[in-house]
Amino acid sequence: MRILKLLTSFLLIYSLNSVAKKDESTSFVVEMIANNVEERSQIANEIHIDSIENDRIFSVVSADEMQRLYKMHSEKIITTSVLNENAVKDFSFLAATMDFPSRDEKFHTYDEMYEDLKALESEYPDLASVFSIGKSVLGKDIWGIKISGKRSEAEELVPAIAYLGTHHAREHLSTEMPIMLAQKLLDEYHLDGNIKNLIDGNEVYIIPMVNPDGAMYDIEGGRYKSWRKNRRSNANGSYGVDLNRNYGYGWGTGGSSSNPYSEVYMGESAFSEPETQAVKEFFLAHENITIALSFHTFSELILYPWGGLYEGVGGEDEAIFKKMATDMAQMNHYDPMQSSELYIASGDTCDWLYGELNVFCFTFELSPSSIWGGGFYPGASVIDTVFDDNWEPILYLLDRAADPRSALDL
Ligand code: 0X9
Ligand code: ZN
Repeated sequence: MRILKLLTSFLLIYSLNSVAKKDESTSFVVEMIANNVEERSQIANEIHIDSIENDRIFSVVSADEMQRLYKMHSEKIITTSVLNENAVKDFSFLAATMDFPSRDEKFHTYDEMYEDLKALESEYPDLASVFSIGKSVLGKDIWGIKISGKRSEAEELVPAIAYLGTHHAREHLSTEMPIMLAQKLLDEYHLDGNIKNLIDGNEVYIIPMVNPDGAMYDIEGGRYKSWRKNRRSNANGSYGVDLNRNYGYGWGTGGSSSNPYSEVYMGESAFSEPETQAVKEFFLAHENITIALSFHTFSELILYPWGGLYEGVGGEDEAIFKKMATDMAQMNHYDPMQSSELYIASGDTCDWLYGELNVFCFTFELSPSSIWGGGFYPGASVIDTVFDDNWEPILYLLDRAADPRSALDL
């Protein structure tokens, strides 16, 4: 097996080099299921197999080959990614690492996120505590950090807000925002009277990585795979459920798929996934949460319910959603809109949170604004700016947790 690996690594390097030398046009890395030699041979009728790992094969293919593969064997394709110039030069992905490519090492892995949250808890024991809302489908704890000023047990329920990151595996910037938010709220507590008041008056729940299995799978081997879903092993041999199609409000009523191979697979039933189940249980156990913000990437949008219906939520609540979204848009210069204006998608986080629990829930699609800015992989250099752009809207929401209706006052 080892020899095979060495051999296939050599073949992969060799073939990547030859692609780099001879081919100016776009190439792709494709990962496919091939359970045995017969299945590999079938694929080998179409393309050259560069590497074999258990029940998977990897190949560098041209655009034409890719098109043919999709026609002949689409059900076997697990992931595809564009092989850009950098990827050709950087062979670090051959190592079995569980880390970001070195140019992006500022992004947090699952372990680094947990270490940082624990470090904040140790540094600010009176203000911060780390908790788990439950486990992912592969058994990883879904960590969160609670930030709140000290109050006596007897004191009434205080208002609360929740910030969620990384429902979608490849949207790594959406893990960074919640981590930086926790850090900054705690650092500023003793420096900024306004932050102190907000933390003393509210409970802040921050859950940076709702989909830890997917996020870590996306970087496994030191290369990005453009993975979106969780890592559920589906009955038909495919992987993953789209967690943002798995929530239970209007589940399966449009803009999601019952095909397990689909990127927007809704799952076997509403809340079939332990990740969405954990989020659900968490919110049910924290009735004081009035506002939520779910970070996604990308497009620079501020989205609010409904996502599964073209009509608005109606009444005063609709006016509140619109006012909050337009207020925040003036701060981060994102486009505010109802989710379904983007496209109908049922089973998303915010439709459930608002529809079931009346939580004023927003989805931020963070930077960049388009694929040309790097899409899901804009690079570590944007992290600080994106956070700075969103700090004001983050505080705006926190400031309204006590009374979301106050947004209409001004
Ligand atoms: O499609 C999604 O889940 C979100 N976009 S993403 O590119 N991050 O995948 C948008 C969800 C917004 N909700 C609806 N349109 N229903
Ligand atoms: Zn997303």
